[in-house]
Amino acid sequence: MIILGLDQTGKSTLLKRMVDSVRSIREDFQMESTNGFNYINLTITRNAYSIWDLGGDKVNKDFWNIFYRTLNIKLVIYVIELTEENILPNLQELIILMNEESLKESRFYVIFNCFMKPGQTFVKDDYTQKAKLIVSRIKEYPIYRINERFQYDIIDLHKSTFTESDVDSILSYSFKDID
Ligand SMILES: Nc1nc2c(ncn2[C@@H]2O[C@H](COP(=O)(O)OP(=O)(O)OP(=O)(O)O)[C@@H](O)[C@H]2O)c(=O)[nH]1
Ligand SMILES: [Mg+2]
Repeated sequence: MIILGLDQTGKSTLLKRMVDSVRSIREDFQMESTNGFNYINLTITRNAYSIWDLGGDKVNKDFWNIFYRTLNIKLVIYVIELTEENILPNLQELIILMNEESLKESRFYVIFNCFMKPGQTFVKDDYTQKAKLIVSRIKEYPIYRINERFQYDIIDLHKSTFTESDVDSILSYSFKDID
């Protein structure tokens, strides 16, 4: 599986949280922008997952297609940062991926990371509203029956602690039956 989304949205933070969940630790940390990729193998409830976390800035983004066209991607975990003023470019990237031929068999799991910059206050309803709006936009694209492959969560990656079962429920989405 592959973690994508524009730069500074929290992809590597998410990866770190996932790894920590298996080790049952929770530590504060500062992430550096990813140049290239991070790769880990994670075994959760006897399922082994290979996870790629790619850098999301302009330069790194040009290399995403090499990864998803070469690897057999079962799940795209897509991170959108909701407090970002303009989330449109990140939404547009997601739509491009959903229309990508080599990802047409992949499932998408969208995570809305929501972290406050100084001076911002967390108003859950506002961000839920924003997330719902994005979801409705994505569902306008019926090409690959996106609604059946689509699920989303709103979390603050720094505040939340992931348990193994949280991570399992995200990762196992790649093979779970969907009604
Ligand atoms: N407070 C807070 N800070 C966060 C959260 N998620 C990410 N950050 C911070 O935001 C910055 C970017 O996070 P990363 O996880 O490196 O983002 P990324 O998407 O991997 O970025 P690129 O590798 O550049 O594409 C880091 O300084 C993180 O510490 C969060 O949930 N809360
Ligand atoms: Mg990163």
